[in-house]
Amino acid sequence: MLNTKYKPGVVLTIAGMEATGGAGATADIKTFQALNIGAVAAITCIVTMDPLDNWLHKTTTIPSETILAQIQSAQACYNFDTVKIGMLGTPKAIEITEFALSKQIWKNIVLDPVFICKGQENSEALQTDKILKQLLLPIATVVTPNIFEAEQLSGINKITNVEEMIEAAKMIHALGPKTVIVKGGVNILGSQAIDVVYNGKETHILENEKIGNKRIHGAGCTLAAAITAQLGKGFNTVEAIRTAKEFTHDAIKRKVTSNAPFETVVQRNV
Ligand code: PXL
Repeated sequence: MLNTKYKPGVVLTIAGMEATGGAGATADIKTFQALNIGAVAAITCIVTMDPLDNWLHKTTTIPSETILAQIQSAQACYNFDTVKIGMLGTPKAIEITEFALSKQIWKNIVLDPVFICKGQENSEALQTDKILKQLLLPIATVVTPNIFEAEQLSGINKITNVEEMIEAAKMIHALGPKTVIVKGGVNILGSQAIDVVYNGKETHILENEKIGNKRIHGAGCTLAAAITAQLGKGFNTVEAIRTAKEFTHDAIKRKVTSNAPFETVVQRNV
């Protein structure tokens, strides 16, 4: 049956294409589809893995004019008010994304601060981190760092518990984004997967039973995409984050194995 509960909407994701299909733009599109919202993807880079070399990641960049042309094509086609930003790969890709986004007003900009991908040069990763912090963090309405990313963005050396997650969320919030969600995942000890949400006024602690102790491929992308979908449908930020956490918990529960040495989320249609 047609779902007539929500206004039909279309959201945009600006993300990398990950060749095993579990993360990046593919995870975003699956999530948008599962949550009943239309979607367009602008591809910023292509991440491949080498099964003969321990599944090492390799990133192939897309020329920045091609990234810009994709975003502009999508913007010409639809009147977006909601966008998700995933892996951009290079400082140039970040600059062109910020330029393209600045051409219109956005209600929701969800930033998944994926600045380091295995296989990237260290110096380039550092530069990417710096520019992302400078150009995209201040315009984000929601930013979704994991523990490692929260350490990079906040400058806190080691985040090991909820108090430190809250401190990091506050420090990242001071850099401009409206809402910060620091994801504890398997990086914080204990039986619960804990997320800290801070919006400048309230702090929310969200908890769910951990499913195993290994990172599941595509979980981070799925969470940020699910937040984007719910915001695109008009839910408020805390509601969107709560639903997204449940949706991702379910996708982790339904994880699949493959020939790769990691398990991958499976998004369920709602
Ligand atoms: O899960 C982070 C991520 C995001 N985007 C792309 C990726 C990955 C991890 O592999 O390849 C394109």
